[in-house]
Amino acid sequence: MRKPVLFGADYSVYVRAARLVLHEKGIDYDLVPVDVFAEGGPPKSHLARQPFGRIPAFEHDGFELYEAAAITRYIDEAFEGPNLQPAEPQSRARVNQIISIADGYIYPVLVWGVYIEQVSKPARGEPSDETQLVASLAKAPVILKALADLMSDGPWLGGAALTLADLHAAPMIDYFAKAPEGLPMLVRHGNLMGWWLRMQERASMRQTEPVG
Ligand SMILES: N[C@@H](CCC(=O)N[C@@H](CS)C(=O)NCC(=O)O)C(=O)O
Repeated sequence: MRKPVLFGADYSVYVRAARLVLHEKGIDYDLVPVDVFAEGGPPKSHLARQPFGRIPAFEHDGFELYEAAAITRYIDEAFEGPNLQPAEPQSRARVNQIISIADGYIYPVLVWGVYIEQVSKPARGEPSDETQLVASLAKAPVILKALADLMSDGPWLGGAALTLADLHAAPMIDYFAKAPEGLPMLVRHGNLMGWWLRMQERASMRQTEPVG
């Protein structure tokens, strides 16, 4: 079997989620860099793999796949290593619910609305959209409370074991926690903050830390 290949960049939260799964399962893989923000748009070779011009894309033994949640579930199911999805239907539904919350709310609000506006744009010398930032900061407590309520006693977001829910949410929370208002909001939820400290201790998180 050939090594699986992930196409993308280390700064991407979705690429990192897929990498976290590969690292947690102990799978050797290649990360092939793709610049989706290149002048003139994503390379044609990438659009052939991912028609929406997003990252990641994935290839394994000639099988091509895009969309991070499909990729992470495939990796979990097709490879040896610890199972990252519970078998029991209700626990599995919770994991899928949290992945959906990550896509639908954490990514647009906590990453784009807070981190990009408050940290990334100023670092690039670009003006922040204050209206967007204020609106996102107002929405953030609802998202964090929902996560805290769902994880309950944890210690992981989906319950007793580390799952895909943790690996999807962690790269996004990593950016949010770097925003001045991010960490103080997380600290208000003891269980979520405990989870975040546990996540940061994992080797997979250190091994996939964005370099650029
Ligand atoms: N639904 C896609 C989302 C992937 C996504 O939005 N990736 C971002 C990087 S984190 C991207 O490629 N952005 C490029 C763009 O928006 O043009 C997935 O799950 O793979």
